[in-house]
Amino acid sequence: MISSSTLLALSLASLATAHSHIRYININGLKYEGYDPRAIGGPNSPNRVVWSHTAPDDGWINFNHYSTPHMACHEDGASVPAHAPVQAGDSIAMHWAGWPLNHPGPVLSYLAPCEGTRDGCASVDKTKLQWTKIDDSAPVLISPEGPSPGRWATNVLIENNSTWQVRIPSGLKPGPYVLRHELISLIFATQPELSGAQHYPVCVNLFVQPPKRGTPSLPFTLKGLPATKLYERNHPGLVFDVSATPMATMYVVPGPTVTANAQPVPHAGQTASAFVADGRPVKVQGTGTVPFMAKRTEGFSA
Ligand SMILES: *[C@@H]1O[C@H](CO)[C@@H](O)[C@H](O)[C@H]1NC(C)=O
Ligand SMILES: CC(=O)N[C@H]1CO[C@H](CO)[C@@H](O)[C@@H]1O
Repeated sequence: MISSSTLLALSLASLATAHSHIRYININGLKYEGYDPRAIGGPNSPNRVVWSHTAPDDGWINFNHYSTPHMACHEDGASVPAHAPVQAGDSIAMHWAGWPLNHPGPVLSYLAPCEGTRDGCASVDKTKLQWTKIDDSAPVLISPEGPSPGRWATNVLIENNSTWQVRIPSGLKPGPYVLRHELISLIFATQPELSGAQHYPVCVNLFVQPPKRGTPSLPFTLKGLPATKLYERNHPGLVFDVSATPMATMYVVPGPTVTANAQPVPHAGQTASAFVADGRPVKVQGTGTVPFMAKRTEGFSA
């Protein structure tokens, strides 16, 4: 006989595995710490470049949040002082703490410049950020056959050690930016009483430097939208029935289209990349940067 406390523990355990967060990001082999809302492995690093949020159990936000400030960087998303230095044209491996096969959907990435501050994205007003889509993981529904149901962009992520490579466009103007990376799970997309489409956005502070010498830089224009204008509740890509058989092979990605010359990494170029060392985050001062040194007394938030 299973006691009710065992059942509760089991259901909490399954909840925990059904959701995720960014464990770390990896830029050319250098690791920058992520943010775990439950701080399971201990306090979150004061050096982290990933914004905090308050979604319990690594959870989602849904259509109830589409017109709220939570859409920018998850529930109560709050910035951090550190930024990861990256060169335009580099790709950033976003390393999730696992992803369940039965949570299929798109992997989306957006960039917003941090303007009008002296500390880059540290004190930026998230409601003023204007997001440009740089990757929509197309083709999102790869094949109607597959394990999850169907084969989706999230299957590619899972097969690559729960990693998605996001390219910073080679023509992006140097400066501070927030990267908004988002998984959408369609598991209950047609059941609004359960959750509807589940959104898992996460924000990362970047300081973009000019591309490496010799990297061709393609003209790139930011075409931003506020986070509250990204999604509409009845978009076909947000009410898609993943359990319909046979599954329609058409999947229309929600949100704005990917901007010209964004250079997303195609599925065939996705890889799991191991890190070799800890990266050194920077702090933005005016138009330049200085090394970020976390004080032991600051930033230790769960
Ligand atoms: C895969 O992920 C684990 C856990 O996050 C990590 O320790 C390992 O280095 C990763 N391997 C590769 C090849 O990225
Ligand atoms: C290193 C690794 O796991 N690579 C895989 C990434 O995903 C693609 C697409 O599913 C696979 O072909 C790779 O083997």
